[in-house]
Amino acid sequence: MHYEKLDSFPKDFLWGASSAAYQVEGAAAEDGKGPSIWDVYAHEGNTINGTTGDVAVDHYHHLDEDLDLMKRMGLKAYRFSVAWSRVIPDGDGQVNDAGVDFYRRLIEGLLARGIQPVPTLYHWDLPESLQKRFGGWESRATVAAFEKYCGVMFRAFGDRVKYWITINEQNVFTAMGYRWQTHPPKINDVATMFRANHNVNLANARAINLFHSLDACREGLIGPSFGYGPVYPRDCDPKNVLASLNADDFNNSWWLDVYTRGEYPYFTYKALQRMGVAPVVSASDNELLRSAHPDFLGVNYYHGGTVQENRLDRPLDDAVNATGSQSAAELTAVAGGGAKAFSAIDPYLMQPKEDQAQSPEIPMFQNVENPFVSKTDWGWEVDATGFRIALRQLFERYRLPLFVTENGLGALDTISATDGKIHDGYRIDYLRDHLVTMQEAITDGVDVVGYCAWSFTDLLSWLNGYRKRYGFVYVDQNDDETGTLARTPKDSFFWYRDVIASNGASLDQGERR
Ligand code: BGP
Repeated sequence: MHYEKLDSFPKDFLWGASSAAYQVEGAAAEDGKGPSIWDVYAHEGNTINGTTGDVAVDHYHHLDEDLDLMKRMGLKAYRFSVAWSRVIPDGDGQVNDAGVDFYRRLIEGLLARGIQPVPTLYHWDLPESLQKRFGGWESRATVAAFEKYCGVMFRAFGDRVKYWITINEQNVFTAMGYRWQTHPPKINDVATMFRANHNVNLANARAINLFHSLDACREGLIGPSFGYGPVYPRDCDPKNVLASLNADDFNNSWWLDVYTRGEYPYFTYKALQRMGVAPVVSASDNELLRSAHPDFLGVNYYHGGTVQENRLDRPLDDAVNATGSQSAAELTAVAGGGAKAFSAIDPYLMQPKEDQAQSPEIPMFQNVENPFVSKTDWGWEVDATGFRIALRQLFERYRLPLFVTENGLGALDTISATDGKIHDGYRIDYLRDHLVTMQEAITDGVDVVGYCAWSFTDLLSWLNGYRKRYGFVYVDQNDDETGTLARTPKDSFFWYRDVIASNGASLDQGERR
């Protein structure tokens, strides 16, 4: 559809920005906080230049300053995550009142400034104690612990917080943690990955059911945030089209069908059974998964992917679409992990390892370059039309309201020597293009309730340190962790402020590229 004029954004549209606890808070061992698996993983030298979340951008101690900046920008929503080990230091024991109090100050500070708090309950920083004692998500003890922790948060804030996110990008942290060894617990075992993933599904379902059973949360809404990317076939060769169905099932429906219908996609589950790696789903698991209904879907969109049929005669390196440009590979080199440019939505679970290359069943597709899209400095595809496609596909399939909880551009921002400002016009272009395609999707009929750009301030990138910046607000922090932590709004800050103030009407000005 092409429109002469796009529909306006809904009246109460939630214009927002995002962050995650590990990436911004710092104060990693303060006020009773216990260590998370990311604290331990970073200290074991697994991140670029040894960066850790010990200080991050020190949001913990800059709370009021950051809240005032949000107000100045006119944000309607702020998505942040709660560090589980700040609230329950060992994951399942005593509640740490000082930890709960930090989130109280954050939530009340937001509400006092007219900003809706949008907490994410799990953004990857599992309490280390649960990993040590139970093997983390490999165990159902962690499922029970998650439900308990969610209950603490729901009871404390359910009356004040409307939108809750259960789990962030389950597809990413399970693949990176149990397949690609680039996140804790740094395991490479596909069967374990699917088992751990199944437990996360159960945890998500139990949290949603608990939420819906509590009086305090009567007015609230809850759902997971998924890292979604549409899958394109390389061309109209039916074999490649079939490969794109496989990839879409493996990379998207594998999670989304469970969230929304309570069951794994049929063909993919059968394929995994044949390989002997399918998770065991008991009758009571089935019942639980079917009983939980999210109220909306959180969508994190960066890019999709393009695939062709799995051709075993093709050299593997040639088939893997992960590295991007040379400079990107250098920038993203992971300590001890080679120079693969891991991307959020590119975990592609079933890319073959060398030992499996000859298996006729793994993978059921191969990733290839898409010649029609450009790339960021880190080799991530830039595909604004894919955003409209993503929103359309998700709404068509699942008919749930969508809340965009991440979308943004990672770039090497610099402070201008002439005026001391940060002229990030490239970020403005990126965001404008994506907001316009989102508005097109809304005009198509998709129910989008809000959009939180990634990210509000600059922050610590899990694998890329501080050079890869996403924020509207520049933070003087670097990989040596010696920055002053001073905050400076970038050009994009003022641009987004005007978008919010006009409820998107200002997007009409300025050409879409
Ligand atoms: C998403 C994560 C965010 C953030 C973002 C950008 O997958 O949910 O936490 O990190 O990707 O990723 P990166 O920092 O690797 O560029």
